[in-house]
Amino acid sequence: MEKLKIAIQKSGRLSEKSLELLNECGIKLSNGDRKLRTEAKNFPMEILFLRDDDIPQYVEQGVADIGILGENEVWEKDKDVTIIEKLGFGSCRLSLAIPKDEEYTGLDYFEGKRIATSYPRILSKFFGVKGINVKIEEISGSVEIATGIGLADGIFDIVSTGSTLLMNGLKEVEVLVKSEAVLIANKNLSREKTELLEKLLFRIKAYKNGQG
Ligand code: PRT
Ligand code: ZN
Repeated sequence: MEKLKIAIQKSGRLSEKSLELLNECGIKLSNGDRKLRTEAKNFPMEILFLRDDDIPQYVEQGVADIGILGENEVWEKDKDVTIIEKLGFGSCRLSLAIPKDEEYTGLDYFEGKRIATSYPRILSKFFGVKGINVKIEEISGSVEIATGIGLADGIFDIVSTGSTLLMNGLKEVEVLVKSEAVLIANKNLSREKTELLEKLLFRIKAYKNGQG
């Protein structure tokens, strides 16, 4: 019998909730401690623990059949996968922020400015459509310190409570998109795997409805 291979984040903000979701769907894992892969005891499923950045590519290639990750990563990686379902956790927004003492005059403010981000593709698409020229500085972490250390004039990053921005002397001036955790799937699943996915999806929806 075929097994549905699901990729979830190994360690990070979505890890616990992803495991919790599987648990709420009645899927028990073979052992509690986190290896790189494990199997479900009572469902034909194999769980792969990966970095979220790698999940879109693995799902596109079929290394994993499905995956759970932030919608923001799906957009940024722009791989050929299907977004199946929003999962109702990991909510955040992708916003532009500038030093708090700067006067913000609207999007034109950013013309000719340097913006630090881990989401260069989403950002360049956005400003491309607006016809505004910006210089994007791609960095992989600690984006919020970029203005303080003179790397950039503004940042584009994930915000949830906003306290990290505040701590770094920044203010949020534009919300570009909202994001949450989603279930994605490979586009060429076998019939057997598609049936397993439907079974899982049925349980996910039941769980979400139960939560209200
Ligand atoms: O190691 P790996 O590559 O797998 O993990 P990662 O470090 O790339 O991602 P991780 O675990 O930080 O986040 C995983 C996903 O969680 C993101 O892709 C988002 O979809 C989602 N998410 C939800 C968030 C946040 N909320 C969030 N607040 N991701 C990051 N943050 C950051 C934010 O940028 C800020 O620096 O958390 C900090 C605190 O946010 P505030 O606004 O509450 O202060
Ligand atoms: Zn990541």
